Amino acid sequence: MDQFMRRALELATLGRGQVSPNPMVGCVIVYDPEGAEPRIIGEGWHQRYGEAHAERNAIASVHPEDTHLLPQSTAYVTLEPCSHYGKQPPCADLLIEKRVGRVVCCNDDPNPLVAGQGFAKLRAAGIAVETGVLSEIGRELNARFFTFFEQNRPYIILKWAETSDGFIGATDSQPVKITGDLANRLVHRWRSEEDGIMVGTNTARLDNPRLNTRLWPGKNPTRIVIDNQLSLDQNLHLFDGSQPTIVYHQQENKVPTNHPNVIYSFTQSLNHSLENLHQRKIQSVLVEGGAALLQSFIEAGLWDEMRVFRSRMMLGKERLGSAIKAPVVQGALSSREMVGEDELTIYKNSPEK
Ligand code: AOF
Ligand code: ZN
Repeated sequence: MDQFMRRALELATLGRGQVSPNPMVGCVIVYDPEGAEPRIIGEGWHQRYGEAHAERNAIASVHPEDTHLLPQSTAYVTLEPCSHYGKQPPCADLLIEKRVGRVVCCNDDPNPLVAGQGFAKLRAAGIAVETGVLSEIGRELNARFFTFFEQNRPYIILKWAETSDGFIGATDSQPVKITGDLANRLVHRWRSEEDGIMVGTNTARLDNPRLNTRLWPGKNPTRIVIDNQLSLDQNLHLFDGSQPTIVYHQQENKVPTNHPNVIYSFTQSLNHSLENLHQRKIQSVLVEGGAALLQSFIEAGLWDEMRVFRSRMMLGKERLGSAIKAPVVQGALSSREMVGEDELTIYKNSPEK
């Protein structure tokens, strides 16, 4: 059974980068009457946002001479089949219509539009249903999707680069270059993989970042900046209209300058801003600093991953006076590798099991 679910999970990953904010989903249809050697007769995955779901693609891939085998077959799906009309009709209805014998799933769908109703439909039609097979792997695969629906906030990745003496920069002059080219390119790839990228006021002011993906051929994320006092210079790259930008501020009565492609939103706290991002269907955010913003996420326990680069360079004693200390890492060590000359360590905030 695991073997077929593993194959379905593998198929699901083929949708990576194409299906957000939908989950990656794979489906394998196995002809497995009692006493016979099981045989895969169909495979499919959710390929692109708005297009056919995994189950529909898998059913469509079954050879016409094999469709009569469906009542004696099991559909292995990595997510509970949907029960609602979204951009696509319900997969549960399709499986019922095609008289698939049995359905085995990896994860239940947390989307309130589905949430158990897919299974209920199948069971009501007399189809045997089993769920929870390799569920940890499925949750990891769609961590953004599950966090978004279960915690009502985006998946949060804290990212920073620190010098070998433990600093992420200095306030005295130009931005400090800490990491090398390979690491920088990887960060642009990460930006393209998330819906949003966030910085605080000081980083916006001191670094004047573009927060785009110019070093990687991927989509630009929505830029998010916390500017509580609405004090940022309006000539910063963030306000150039080249990509959507959301500015969270705390000035209830101040009318911000109007810029194309810039949304101003009054929020009272970080939590409130995350709620607002959830309403805007931003499923994940890469937080790129600075220290104060990273620290406020850490203190609130509002993070899922820390991605930390450690470079060989030292900031040096002469700049200690204006040096900005790196946050203290937390969580469980997930991976460690070299990216060019820089060491990358990823930590996950996995709750106790
Ligand atoms: C499935 N199989 O392959 C996927 C599912 O707007 P729609 O119609 O594309 O629906 C999107 C929702 O459907 C998504 O939020 C999630 O709950 C479910 N995704 N379900 O049965 C699939 N991608
Ligand atoms: Zn579906």
